[in-house]
Amino acid sequence: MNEISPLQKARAAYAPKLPVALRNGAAVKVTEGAPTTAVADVEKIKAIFETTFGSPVLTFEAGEAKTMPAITAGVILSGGQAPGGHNVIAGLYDGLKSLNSANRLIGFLKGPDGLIKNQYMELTDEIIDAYRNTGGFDMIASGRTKLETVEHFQAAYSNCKALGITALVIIGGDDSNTNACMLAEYFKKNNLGIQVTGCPKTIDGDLKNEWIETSFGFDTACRVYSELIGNIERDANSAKKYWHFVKVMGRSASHIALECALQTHPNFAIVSEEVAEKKMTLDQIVTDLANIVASRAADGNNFGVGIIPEGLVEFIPEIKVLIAELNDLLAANAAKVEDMDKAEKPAFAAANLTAESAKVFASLPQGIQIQLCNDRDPHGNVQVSLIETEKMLAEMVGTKLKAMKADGKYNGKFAAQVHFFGYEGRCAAPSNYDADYCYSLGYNAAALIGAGKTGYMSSVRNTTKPADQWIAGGIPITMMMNIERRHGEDKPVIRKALVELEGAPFKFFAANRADWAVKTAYVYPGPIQYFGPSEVCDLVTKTLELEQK
Ligand code: FBP
Repeated sequence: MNEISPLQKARAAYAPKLPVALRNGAAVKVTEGAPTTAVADVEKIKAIFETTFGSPVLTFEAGEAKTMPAITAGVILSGGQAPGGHNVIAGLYDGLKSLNSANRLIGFLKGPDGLIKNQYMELTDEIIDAYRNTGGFDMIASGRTKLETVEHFQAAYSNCKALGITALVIIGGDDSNTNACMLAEYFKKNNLGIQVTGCPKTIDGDLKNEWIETSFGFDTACRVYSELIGNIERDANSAKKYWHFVKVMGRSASHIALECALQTHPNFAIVSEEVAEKKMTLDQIVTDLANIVASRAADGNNFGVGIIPEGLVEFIPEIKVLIAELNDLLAANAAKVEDMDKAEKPAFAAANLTAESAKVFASLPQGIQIQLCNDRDPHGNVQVSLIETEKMLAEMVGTKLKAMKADGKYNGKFAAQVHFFGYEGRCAAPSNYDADYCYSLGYNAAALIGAGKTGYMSSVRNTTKPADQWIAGGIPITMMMNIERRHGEDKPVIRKALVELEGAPFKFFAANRADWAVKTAYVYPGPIQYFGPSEVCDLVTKTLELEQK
């Protein structure tokens, strides 16, 4: 066993909070609501999910502790790491043991791949205890393989059958939970006797809706980034000579950027959804930022901090078109492009794009041109985490300021530092919020299994209130679905939650950003606190606080 840190040692003893419904064990009393429907494309979703569609929302109350026949369950971590994953597994384990101490839990290794390839390990008291309240997914590791073909489902079935598994828990984001639902439907329709339950995970915060108030990991990751941003703000305010451009993760939605802005009050923060809504050009974005730099310079403040969401480039309409053209161009000339040197690709692209996109492409710094021509991910998407948007904007703002200086519209100094915070937060030790929420989600998944349910997502709500008031239950995954066009095909998917411009978190930001731009109104959140007064240890995100008000 590796040496563990003093914090890890002390934190192992933390007893996560549970909703009242689960405090007597996972054998709960179930109340069923009315039959449900889907968020859109109801008839199509109904036709695809013949046997699981329409299930009722479930609410749990504490039940009588009772022993059920022993079972073996399996668990998978799917997709990007998010703080608290180990607590979901610990909660699931404890919940299963509360149903029958002979229940067993098998962890499939490296995500869905483990299930398909039959790579697994049995989780024991010793293993679970070593990972309680720790960050990371290293107990069983994660992977991004998608469970979506009938061959995958068949392999999943035969491997589960061989291990005696009758219940599977898939811990993942919107895509993984969509696939959990497909698997649930396959097992139920074919009468294969395996229940499937999903748990909402992703630091990106974009798996949420009326019934799932947040995805786990968002709280901790945002606290880690906000601590770092606060430290940078204090440095900027001390040295008074740099502008810091900080990019934060979030593959698509800007929830992380917005939450960090609400926690730290930077001089600017870009929200991709607003950029798309207002159809802003790259030049407009750059001009807005340069104007903020200039107005601070006019007050003698040649420093500042700004937050940029990782997914921004795909929300700027002209760049979205450019990327789509590049995707087609690179795919159609794959062999030719593969033989080219990295630096040769932009010239090839520029010569073959439409005039409009060629103009946009030419306006980008050379480094970004090269990055946009780089390899796509297995689904043909640009790997946004590899595009240095923060560098691009810093460079372009610098160029704009030079022009403004020449016109007499700016008279300051501009020196930029760039940062990217993503991996720093994904495996952090979970905050109390995530430690509690995750443990509850896992324990609640055991309750869903005990209640004989399939195709449900574990749901714990009302989490801005004390745990006594948390509501535990299950939400049919089909209820969150609609049909979307993916890779040229219509597919059922859980609707992704982007930042709502009419939502309270964005409105609060929009009402304050002009002030934060010119004033130095920084807030320094400091590191996550695990021990001490409740008002510093048991915080909830500003997003959740504002949404629930
Ligand atoms: P999930 O949606 O799977 O939770 O992952 C989110 C994320 O952390 C994004 O913020 C980021 O763009 C992506 O994963 C990076 O993942 P990878 O390192 O696999 O490219």
